[in-house]
Formats: sequence, structure tokens, C-alpha cells
Amino acid sequence: MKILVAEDERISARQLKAVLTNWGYDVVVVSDGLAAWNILSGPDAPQLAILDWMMPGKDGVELCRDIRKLRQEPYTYIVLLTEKSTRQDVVEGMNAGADDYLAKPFDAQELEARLRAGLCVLSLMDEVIAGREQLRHQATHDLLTGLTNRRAVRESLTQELARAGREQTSMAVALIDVDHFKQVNDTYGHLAGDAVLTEVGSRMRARVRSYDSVGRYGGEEFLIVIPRCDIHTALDRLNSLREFIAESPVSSPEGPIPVTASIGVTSYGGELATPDSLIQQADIALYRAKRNGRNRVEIFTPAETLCST
Ligand code: GH3
Ligand code: MG
Ligand code: MG
Ligand code: MG
Repeated sequence: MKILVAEDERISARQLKAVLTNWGYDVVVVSDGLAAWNILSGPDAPQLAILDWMMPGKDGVELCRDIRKLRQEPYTYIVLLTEKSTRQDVVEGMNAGADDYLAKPFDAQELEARLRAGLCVLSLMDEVIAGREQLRHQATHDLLTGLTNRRAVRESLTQELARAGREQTSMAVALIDVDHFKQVNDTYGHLAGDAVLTEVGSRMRARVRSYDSVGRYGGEEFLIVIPRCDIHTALDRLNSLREFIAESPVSSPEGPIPVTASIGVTSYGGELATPDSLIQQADIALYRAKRNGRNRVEIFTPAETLCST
């Protein structure tokens, strides 16, 4: 465990370093508050810090305040080192965001006990953060395919649409629907159907760029948001994606399952549009792809809006 010691008195700093190294910590020592700030606010910062109260550059209490303002994760557990030990001083230090304090000259056993408490807090914090990340992942991803779910991919669409408007770039939105999927379930069973959906999802993910968003929009329907892309380029990419999906059957315990998908795509180029209107346009084009024989990509044309309403 890495630990930062910020202490401007040399003897005290040396003693701390010796004791902490002896306990197995990886100790970084600095002698002023600015150097401490640079380390604690930088990448790969130590999660444990012992900060002297009185130091040149930035005092320990100021440092506590500034670090807490960053609200960074993982959490930094801070022990203030102080000659000040009136109740009011302690309250001031804790109010600034210190987790604990230690009076100087320090007592090694007391320091050890306080650090043990600190390590306990850090490990609980890690668990809380990991749990929260897991919940966040579950709330934004589809369990079966591992793709983002409907809500999250719509959120990406909303953000990308706002960005395209701001930066005056074009973007494309596509809906992809697996063809005759009900027959897959009916012929091979629901589990094999699930395997097909998972494989189609990973084929899509393999073929889009890292800044495109792919999500499972409904049962066997997927939404792809393709930023900074005109309709012709989108058509090329989607056609090659469609070919890739159909190229080889999906292997399942029931045997190889042929799979194709139909795609409807629309583009945004600066006109008035909402996420819903773009999805509706892609859906109209998808419907035409189905009507025209499936396993194909169709582009939305504005005249169709009138027909569909
Ligand atoms: P089309 O080519 O017109 O799209 O025909 P289709 O059979 O694919 O379309 P339809 O909407 O009639 O059927 C879609 C089927 O997808 C019905 C539903 O049971 C199935 N489905 C939806 N979600 C899942 C899922 O998570 N797993 C499996 N195995 N099947 C699903
Ligand atoms: Mg000092
Ligand atoms: Mg379908
Ligand atoms: Mg469908």
C-alpha cells in the first residue's frame, strides 16, 4: 500500500518513513504542501496520506479541503499530523475533510492503530464503489448480449445528436432487426434463439467503430448510433455489417443456424430532429427493408414521413 507523508520537519519525516517502511508501506515523502497536492491530485495517487498541519506551500488543512473538493475516487484517507491538539483544532481539521489526526511527536503504536482503521475504511469504500459500478453496469446493459440496453443507447443517441448539432456534423442512426427470428425460436428452441442474439450482438460490436454506440433496443432489434458519418458512408458500413452477420451460421448445440438481418438507416445533417424522430425514420426504412425481401439495408427518404402519417 502506497502512503504519502507530507512533513517539513526532517527528523519527524525520517522517523515516519522508517516506521512506515518497516510496516511494509511503500512510502513517498515530500516536505511541502504543494508537492503533496501534486501527488494527491495526480494519477495513481496514494490512498493513504499523513499530512502535517503546518507546512510551506499549502498547509495540511487547506490540502484536505482541496482534495475533498476533487471528490476523487478511489478515496484518499487522510491523517492530519499536528502539534495543535485542542478540541477546536481537531474539529477544524475534521471539518476540512481529514479522517483522523495524530498529535506530534507521534506515538508509533497509536499511528499503527489509526492506519489500521484507515485501511479498514478504504477497503469498505472499495467494496461500496465496486458494488455501485456493478449496479451501474446492470442498469445500463442488457444481460443476454452484454450490449448497452435500450435506455442507455437512447441516452447515447440524445448526446450524439446534441453534439452533432453543436459541431454541425452529420450522423447516422440505424435499426437492425433479425429476420424471421420467431422461426429460429420455433425451429431450434428459445435457448438457441438466445445464442443467436448473443452472437449477432458480438458480430455487431466487432464491426462498429469504438465511438459508435450499439444497444439492444428490443427483443431481436438493435440500435446503432454512428456519429460523424454521412448517409453514404453509413450505407457502406451497414452493408458490410449485414454481410458479416449473414456470412456464417451461428453454431449452437442444435446445429448451425443461418441468420440474416434487415437494417433501416437515417441520417441527421443539421435539420430539426429529435431522438424519437430519428428512430421513427430508421424504423420506417427498416419496415421497407422487410417488405423488399429482408437481408438488406434501406435508407429513409423524407417523403416517407408523409406516407406513414
Ligand atoms: P421479421 O423478419 O419480420 O422481423 O420476423 P420475426 O420473426 O423476426 O419477427 P417477430 O416480431 O414476429 O418475432 C420476433 C421474435 O423474437 C418473437 C419473440 O419471441 C422473439 N424474442 C424476443 N426477445 C427474445 C429473446 O430474448 N430471446 C429469444 N430466444 N427470443 C426472443
Ligand atoms: Mg510542519
Ligand atoms: Mg425480426
Ligand atoms: Mg422485431
